[in-house]
This record gives sequence, C-alpha cells and structure tokens, in this order.
Amino acid sequence: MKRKIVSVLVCAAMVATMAVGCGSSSDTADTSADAAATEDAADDAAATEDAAADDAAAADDAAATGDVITVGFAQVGHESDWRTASTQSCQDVFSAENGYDLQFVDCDNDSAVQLEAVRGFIEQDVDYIIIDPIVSTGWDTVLTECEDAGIPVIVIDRTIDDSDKYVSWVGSEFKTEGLAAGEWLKAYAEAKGITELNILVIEGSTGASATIGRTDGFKEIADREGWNIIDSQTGDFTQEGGQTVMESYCKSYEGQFNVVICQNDNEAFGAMDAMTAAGVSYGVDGDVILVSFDGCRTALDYCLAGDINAVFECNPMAAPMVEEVIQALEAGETPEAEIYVEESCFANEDIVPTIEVNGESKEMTVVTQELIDARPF
Ligand code: GYE
Repeated sequence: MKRKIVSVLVCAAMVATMAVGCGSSSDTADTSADAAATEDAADDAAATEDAAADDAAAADDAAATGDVITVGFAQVGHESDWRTASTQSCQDVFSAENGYDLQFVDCDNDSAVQLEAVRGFIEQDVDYIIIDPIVSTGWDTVLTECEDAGIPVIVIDRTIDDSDKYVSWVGSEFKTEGLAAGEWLKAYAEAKGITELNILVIEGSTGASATIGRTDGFKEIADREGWNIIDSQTGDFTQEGGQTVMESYCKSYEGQFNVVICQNDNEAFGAMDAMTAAGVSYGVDGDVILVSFDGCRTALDYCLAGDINAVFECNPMAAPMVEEVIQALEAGETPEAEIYVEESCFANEDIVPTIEVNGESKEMTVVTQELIDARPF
C-alpha cells in the first residue's frame, strides 16, 4: 500500500502566508519596524484584494464551464477546538472561489446522522464524498452504496476499520501520539525524580479511532513500565465531559493520583476547572502532571503558562491533502492510499529534549509565545 507523509504545518503555513500576503521578517530593525509593518499591511491588503478578485474570476470560469466540483463532507460534529479548525480548513479549501460546491453536514457526534448524511450525498449525486468517521466500524454497507453510485469516498482524520471501499485516507497516527505521550512521561518522571506514577485517563469518544489509538499507544508504555492506570473513562472529547469525569475522579481518588492524561485539549480545560474546584494543583508547579492531545492555540497558551505540562499535537489542517487527492482523481491519476500528516510534541519545560517513538527520535518543542502566534490553528 502506498504511504506518504506530508508536513501539513508547512502547507498550512503556506496557505496562511498566501492569505495575508508576504509577512514582514522578524529580523526587521526596530526603528523601521513600524513603518515597514504599515507598508506590509498595505501590500497585504492589496495582495488579498487581488487574490480575492482572481478567486472570484476562477469561480466564474468554473461556473461558466460547468467545472464546479461538488463535495459532500460528513463532519463529526463541533465538539472541540480541533474540530472547529478542521471544519474551517475544509471550508477554506473547498470554497466557491476554489471551484467547489461544498455540501457540509455537522453530524453532531451521532453515527446515525452521519450515515444519513452520506446517503443524502449519494442522492444529490455529488462528485466526491469526504467522511470523518465518528466511529471506526459499521461502514461497509454505506460505502458499498457509494461505490455502486460511482462516487469516490475520501476518509479524513479518523479511520474506517471494517471496510476498504474508499480511495484514500488522510490523517494522523493516533497510536504514535499515545506512544509519544507515554515515552515523554517516562523521561519526564525520571528527570524529575518521580518514581511512582498513578494515572487517570480521560478518553475521547468511545469507538473513535483517535480514542482507540491514543489509548492503545499510551497503555503499551504504561504496561511496559508497570505504571498504575487507576481509571480510564470517556469525556467524549468535550470540555464539559472532561470536567464531569474529573469531578468524579477527584471525589473517588482523592490524594491517590499524580498524572492526568486527557485525550484532547478541551477535556484538559474541563479537567483543570474540576481540579481547581477540588483544590488539586496541576501543571509544572503542581502535584499532578497534566497532558493533552491536539495542540490547538488555547492549549498551547496553557502549556506556556505551565498549567499543562505537555501537549501531543494532532494536526487538523488536512483538507489541502484531501484536495490533492481529489485533484489527482480529476487528472485520472491514482492517489496515495494513505497520507499521514506530520506532528510535533510540545512541553513547557526544557528537560526532555527528545523522545524515541517507533524507533525514531522525536523532538519535544518548548512552547514559546512566538510559536503560538505563528500557529495556524
Ligand atoms: O483529537 C478531538 C476531536 O478525531 C483527532 O476529535 C480527532 C479528535 C480530536 O474532537 O479534539
């Protein structure tokens, strides 16, 4: 099977740069910085206007020649910051200006709604269907219907594990993210002289491949190291879910835990509120090591502030890669079957420079304000 790894960050940065025109260099001398920034801003505005005019012209051309590509996207829902960024990325890429007619359905984390959405796209006879599968199973029947209708399906983000009737999948290695969190925790505890780890996990939505992969990866390290995972319950990838689970953990396991692993940023925000309310300290100066996955801007703000110790990135800006797949199909080419996006790992402290995951060395990037400011999501 063909496998390709793409740095979405680089692509996302390119998109961001294109959207705002050429940014000013941070090396600009202080005295001229303001003037240069003003000039840059004017240039940027002009560039943006030109780009918008070009896009509108392209859209008119596409409409005139009947070349508009209709894409149906069955999105998981709107449960997290990550999801919001993913939706935005798709809407930006599959815009009218770019020659697309995007039929977007927010499935509100309901698998039945998602199946219905896909069947609706078949009825509308869209050109392509993009699915971010809420759960990884139960797909073969509807994908067979897509195949019978001759509509290519592209899977984004979470995986489908019980059918291969789709062209390509574009997303992240969730198990690797879990392994990375485990390897970092091992090295961090050693560096801090912490000998006993008593861990609470707040899982993502049940049946989602992101949850399954992160759980398996982290557990593999925990089992290898003989750590105690006290409990592991779903917070459904939401802030509210994370808070509710953490409130109950604080009552049930008072004084018994020193690590909380949240399988996404928003759960970590909820867990922080619950721990604060229960008088439990967390983060770099606290009693509890707090870890999250995703790495959207707000979570990195908390990491920079020391409230979250480490964040394992999951990159939501995959839509440009999906567009590449569609463009390959339009050109009669065979796209890659699996396209993995590259991801980083972030920490507040500079005491674990690298970790080894799947036999490869991965850098732990220390979060800075500049890094957050430059972040596209
Ligand atoms: O981690 C979470 C979102 O499927 C990778 O879903 C995605 C996950 C992400 O709700 O924030």
